[in-house]
Amino acid sequence: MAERDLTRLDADAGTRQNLWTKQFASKRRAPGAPRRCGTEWYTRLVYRFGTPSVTLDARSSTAARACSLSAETAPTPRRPPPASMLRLDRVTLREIRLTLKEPFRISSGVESERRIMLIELTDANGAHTWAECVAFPRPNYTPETIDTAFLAIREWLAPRLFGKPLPGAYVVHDILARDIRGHNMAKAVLEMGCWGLQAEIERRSLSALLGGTRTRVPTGISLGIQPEPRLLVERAVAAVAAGYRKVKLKIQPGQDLEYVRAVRAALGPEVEIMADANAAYTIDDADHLRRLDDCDLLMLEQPFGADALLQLAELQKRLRTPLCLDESIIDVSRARDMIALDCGRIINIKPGRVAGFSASKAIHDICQAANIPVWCGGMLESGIGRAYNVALASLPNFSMPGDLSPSARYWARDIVIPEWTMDEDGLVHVPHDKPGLGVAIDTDFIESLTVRKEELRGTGSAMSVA
Ligand code: OSB
Ligand code: MG
Repeated sequence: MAERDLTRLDADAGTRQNLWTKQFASKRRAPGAPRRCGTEWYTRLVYRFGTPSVTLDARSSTAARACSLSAETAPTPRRPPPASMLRLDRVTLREIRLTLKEPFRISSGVESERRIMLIELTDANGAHTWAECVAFPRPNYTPETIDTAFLAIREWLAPRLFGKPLPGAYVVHDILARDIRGHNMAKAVLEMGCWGLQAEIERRSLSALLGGTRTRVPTGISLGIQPEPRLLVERAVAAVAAGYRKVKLKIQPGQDLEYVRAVRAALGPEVEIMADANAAYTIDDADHLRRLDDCDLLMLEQPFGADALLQLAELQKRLRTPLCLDESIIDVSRARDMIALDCGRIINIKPGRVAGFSASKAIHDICQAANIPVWCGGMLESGIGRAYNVALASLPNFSMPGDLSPSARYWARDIVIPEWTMDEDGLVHVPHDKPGLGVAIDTDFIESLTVRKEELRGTGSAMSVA
């Protein structure tokens, strides 16, 4: 299917965010020069985080800094920022448990029952939405866990947002980033929830609010490590028959070449296949990994640890297969490093891993300028997390199929209505004609799955409800 068929240019809403970032890009601040605010539409925002007061400048946002890398942008007409104001009044955190239809094994562990944190955000005017934190129960993918996310949101992050008039979700990233290191997944659920809330308030789709241009996004499947190649081949064949556009195979030392070769042999040369090691190898395995070149993989994802950028660069020199980085890319700065070092040629963007949508969009933009394709990764999300990922994947440089499997692939019953589906061409439809997340939330079902619930309010004190 022609790429053109998948895209829709939304001349008004869809490009607004891009116009901002282009505006930023054309007004670069010299290193060390004070931040100025000059454009007529720009509002200087002062927030007090106790004493002393801290000035947050929208131009200092991650998106702005990232885009200053790529200054070859055309002058664009100036537009006012959206008039909407967010004022967060209440955040309800909860944990639900959802059993996966089949355990999902990666090199560092297995998930069988997904412990998922969901949050509800309520605005002072009563607007309301849901968001999902993607942290796992154990720190095997990144250092965060669902329990560290509860702590970080309750103690440090949510209190920063309560009761403050925010001109839009785009300011939240920097508010949460200031002097709080890490905890990206905890930051992301709040930040993305604010984008969801803004979309709700403006009665626009989340995709339109982000600047999405696609009405349908191509989908790939991620297949967990299987006890033997035959079982992996069975799943890969079924996935292609179902319409998936890309097949990702989890690998680890001892369960790699043989598995990937078997799948390539079964699927033939045309199907896009990739492998993901989730950081299971070291540079000592370089000669072994080179043998994957014969399998004609679309990419090899995260063979080494998140911080091993120089070793990844060394491997990329020796490999024809492009490397894709997942765990390594925790912010815009790492994406820049990847490009500069040529230690990866594709990025898997997971908004939870990079602290939310502002950073995701900024990474998307610098990759677009550098001709680096991106695609949207998955974290075995429920239908709520999926709504956010589908909206993000509708941005133009998400040019490769994302890990956006439909609900029925993971769950006997999802927590959204309608459930997420994929058509026979492997496309997920972006609900761009519906406001907010584009799906209804099955609150009764969520209530029945809830094992823990906490309500946070502006007073700063957490109230434990269940
Ligand atoms: O590396 O993308 C990964 C699942 C758990 C931990 C890490 C990863 C994954 C996936 C899941 O690949 C993809 C999906 O959500 O379908
Ligand atoms: Mg990965």
